Amino acid sequence: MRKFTSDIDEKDFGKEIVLYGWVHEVRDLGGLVFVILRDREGFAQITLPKKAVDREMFRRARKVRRESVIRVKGVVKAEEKAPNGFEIIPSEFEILNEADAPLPLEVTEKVPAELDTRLDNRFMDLRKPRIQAIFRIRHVMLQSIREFFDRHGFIEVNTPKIVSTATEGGTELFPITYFEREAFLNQSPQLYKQTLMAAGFERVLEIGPIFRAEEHNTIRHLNEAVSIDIEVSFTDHEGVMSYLEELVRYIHEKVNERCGRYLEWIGAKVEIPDTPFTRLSYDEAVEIAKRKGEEINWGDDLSTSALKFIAEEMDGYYFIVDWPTESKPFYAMPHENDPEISKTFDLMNGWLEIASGAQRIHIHDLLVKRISEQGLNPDSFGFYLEAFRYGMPPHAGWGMGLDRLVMAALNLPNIREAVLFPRDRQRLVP
Ligand code: AMO
Repeated sequence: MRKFTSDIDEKDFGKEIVLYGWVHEVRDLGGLVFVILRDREGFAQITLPKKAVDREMFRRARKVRRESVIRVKGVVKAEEKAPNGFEIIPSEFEILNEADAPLPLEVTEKVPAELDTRLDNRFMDLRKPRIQAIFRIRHVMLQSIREFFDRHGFIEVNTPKIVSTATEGGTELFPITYFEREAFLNQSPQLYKQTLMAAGFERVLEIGPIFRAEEHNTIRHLNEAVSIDIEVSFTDHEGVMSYLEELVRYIHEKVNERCGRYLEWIGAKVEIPDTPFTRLSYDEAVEIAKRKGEEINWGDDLSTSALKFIAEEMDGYYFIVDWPTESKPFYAMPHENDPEISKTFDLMNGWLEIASGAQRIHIHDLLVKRISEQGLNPDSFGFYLEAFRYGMPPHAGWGMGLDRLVMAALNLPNIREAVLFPRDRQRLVP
């Protein structure tokens, strides 16, 4: 296997190796040229003393344009002043593909660029180690999510993203043309993951895209996001909240264990949150917001300004529980002794909502009643409702926005930083 720059250590000193990468910088000192080769894992200094290397090669290296793709073969030498403490004196310096000039975006970050310019030229932006690190960490997060649920006996599933009905009851749907009919891009795997409880799967995990036609342009909303969804039979909201808090802690632990160098590139520190997370009731949350001057009535959703007030008193991750039944989707189970309140929760990080979930209604007739009460037509939920008639176990679940989790864990200023090619109201390309 080929070596990355990060694979090279003292054992390689004096040996000949081959590196592939991009020309990050060329420093021409006349009789001496330094080419800084960058690959996925870091940098290597290629040193070409005019007198010691082939003349043709010296000329080629000195003239090579930044961001060209190169292959270098040479002997590794200890050099304290070079990145990682080594340099390479090349015997071969091959330009595999010369880059055009000028560059649409600086990879060296000597010139700061606006987020929009960066996203327009995302392939260049992603070459920056600091930016690439986000996606290396996101990869480890996904890996640890799968690990965690595999250990707990979950089955990973894939449900359709082209659907015929709204899931969450809202209007934020993207319609598409499906042959002669209208269809939609799915907002959530909600109806399918619940249907799989009727199918006897008991514990399912899905990692997939969700599509929301949100009009607003904020630092936390995307029109295509990735959702981590679980559904579990024979448990309640508390049961799935404990999966959620243990998962969040596990992810933070694994990122710390496996991503040391990427965290360094970003200059981020990931603190492992203590579990269990604080449970703040919706009532208490409203009280805090009111006390701080927010105009809010019981039953209202918590606005961003209310959440910012609440976050002043709540550190890191915490749950807001027991939401008004009316403020949550039709499938949320009301408390038996107080049906105005539901067995629901949101996982928060500061003012940012990371996940939401509930114990679900598993009783067919109550579900039909709640669908109607929310102004929806039970007839459009045919396949879903059928599953509740012939042996649906009690169950609960949640959905967590992966992009939001990455944003929170790494303290990123905008959700778009956590996504390779974000989709928002303005952006459909690249
Ligand atoms: P909800 O609508 O709260 O719940 O979505 C769950 C989580 O998905 C993320 N999310 C988003 N992230 C970025 N941009 C968006 N536009 C966006 N919309 C949602 C958030 C949010 O907390 N079916 C329920 C979940 C369940 O009960 O199992 C649902 O979809 O992090």
